[in-house]
Amino acid sequence: MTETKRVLSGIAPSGAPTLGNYLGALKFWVEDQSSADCFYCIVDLHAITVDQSPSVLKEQTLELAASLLAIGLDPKVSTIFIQSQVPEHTQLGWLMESTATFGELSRMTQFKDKGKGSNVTRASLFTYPALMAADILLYQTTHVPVGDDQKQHLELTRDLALRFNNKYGETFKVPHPEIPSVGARIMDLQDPKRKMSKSSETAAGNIYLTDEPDTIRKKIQRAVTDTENKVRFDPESTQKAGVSNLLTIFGALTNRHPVEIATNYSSYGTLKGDLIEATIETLEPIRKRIAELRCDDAALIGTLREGAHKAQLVARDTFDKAKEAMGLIA
Ligand code: ATP
Ligand code: LTN
Repeated sequence: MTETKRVLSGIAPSGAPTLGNYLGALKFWVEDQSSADCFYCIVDLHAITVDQSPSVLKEQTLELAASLLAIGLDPKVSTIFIQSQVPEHTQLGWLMESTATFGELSRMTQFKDKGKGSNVTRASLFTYPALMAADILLYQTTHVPVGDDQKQHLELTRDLALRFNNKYGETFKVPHPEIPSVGARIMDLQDPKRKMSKSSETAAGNIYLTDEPDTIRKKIQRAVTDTENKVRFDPESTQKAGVSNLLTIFGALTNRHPVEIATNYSSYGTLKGDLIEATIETLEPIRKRIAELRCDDAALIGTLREGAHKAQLVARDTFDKAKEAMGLIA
């Protein structure tokens, strides 16, 4: 028997969404809408694991909400909501922290990278994978569309779900990651050893969904390549990291394999020119739609509240089940 596909994924309002977010995850969120029951969450509680100015956080949350609608997520089809408006996330988060071990959380590479051993690192940056597990497990999720950097967190989520089910009785579905074969890890245009990331300070290495065509043109023209001037897809080689990243972006935008694209080009100039056109073609309608949606923030907030109500109906059910299973009196 095939089980109903239930999708949940999340994105943090930690900056303006990038082409990396779009090609690694958001594009698949839109695709999944037609075949699954989808829950998409703006994970504001994850954003505050590092310092955020309150007014900037609010602005980024609204901009992200507009971006999610602008790429084609339909609130009549999918449940789109803000994590902090559904308190069961933090409540189940605590039960998950009481299921995960210190050793497991210490092994999470994202914590090691972002925390860098600093003693002002927030405790929530350490425990956040337990909250992420709660985000997913609350909805009896079967599939989680994410970029490659979330693989380890998904493995932890699966381990925690299995451990909980074995110890306390069948409570959670065990979810599967959905990681794209092309575009799962888009790199920074200026430093192709680093992943493109919306919280990065160097805007020149990121393409944002709201970049104007001229900005996109400049950023791609200035993207780091190498002096060999041979269009070859070899992401493992340090020398070819820049051009391989451009081929990956092109492949993910046009649903082709980067190796196949490489065979059509003999110079970086023509490759960059065509990539600029393909990027603008995808992003320009999105940019315009974001600007339109931002003319009515009250409507956006209303849509998200409705989403939170719908989400809570499902989340409450799972949370009560988990509480009961652990021996907490409901
Ligand atoms: P931050 O800089 O705050 O860590 P981020 O840009 O890494 O943000 P997230 O909100 O953490 O983005 O992730 C949202 C989704 O986008 C996740 O599924 C993540 O795997 C995916 N993603 C993020 N960056 C990339 C990238 N460079 N390439 C492909 N997918 C990405
Ligand atoms: N941890 C993810 C964002 C995130 C998420 C989730 C993704 C939070 N909760 C649930 C998928 C499912 C990140 O930092 N990229």
